Amino acid sequence: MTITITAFEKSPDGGKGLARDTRVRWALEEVGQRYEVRLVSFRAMKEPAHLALHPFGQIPTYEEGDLALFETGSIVLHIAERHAGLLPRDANARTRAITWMFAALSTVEPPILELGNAKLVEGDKAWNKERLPLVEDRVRGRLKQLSASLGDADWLDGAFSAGDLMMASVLLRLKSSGILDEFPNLAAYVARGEARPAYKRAFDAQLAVNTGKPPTG
Ligand SMILES: N[C@@H](CCC(=O)N[C@@H](CS)C(=O)NCC(=O)O)C(=O)O
Repeated sequence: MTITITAFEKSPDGGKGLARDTRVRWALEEVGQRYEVRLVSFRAMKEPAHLALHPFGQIPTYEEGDLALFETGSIVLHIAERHAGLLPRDANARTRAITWMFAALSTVEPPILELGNAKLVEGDKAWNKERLPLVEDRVRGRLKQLSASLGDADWLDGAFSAGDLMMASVLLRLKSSGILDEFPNLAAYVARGEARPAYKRAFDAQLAVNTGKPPTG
């Protein structure tokens, strides 16, 4: 059955892989599933046809037969449950990997998004100079805890899983801030994710959309 996802026609990051279709592409590449991409403009995302797929008018969406999904957590979990490669077979290990997906999305991602807003959306506000260090420290607080939990392991719980895919995707947003480098084990963790052939294929595919050049790999 054909899988179709949506992605930005022109991503605000110019193809740095930070738009969330990249994590869905990555999951599909990890499990070896082909997919098609429907590109949408910012205007089209707020029109009825797209809102019927995504109530919040965002990307990515995922369509497969009569199944339509939104929210990357749900999409990646669906992919991981249907295809081997992203979740352990052992029931407890599987649940722990899913727990890391939730942790990435509901505990680690919010302060990182807040930092993005503080810099990009609120950068010109008079109070921003006072607020920004507080927001940065909230990110540091989470990273400190995550760093302690990862320790010197390669992945969060044994073998690479959908939990790592989601966590690395979330942390990637911090690369340009310099904060990630304050935690060398987390910087190395993200680099391990980026070095995976499936990630590279996903990254190249989204970059090609934004540069208009076909992927090289
Ligand atoms: N929680 C959602 C967030 C989706 C989201 O924020 N998508 C962004 C692109 S990465 C978007 O569509 N932004 C445009 C907008 O909100 O209008 C998910 O994980 O799928």
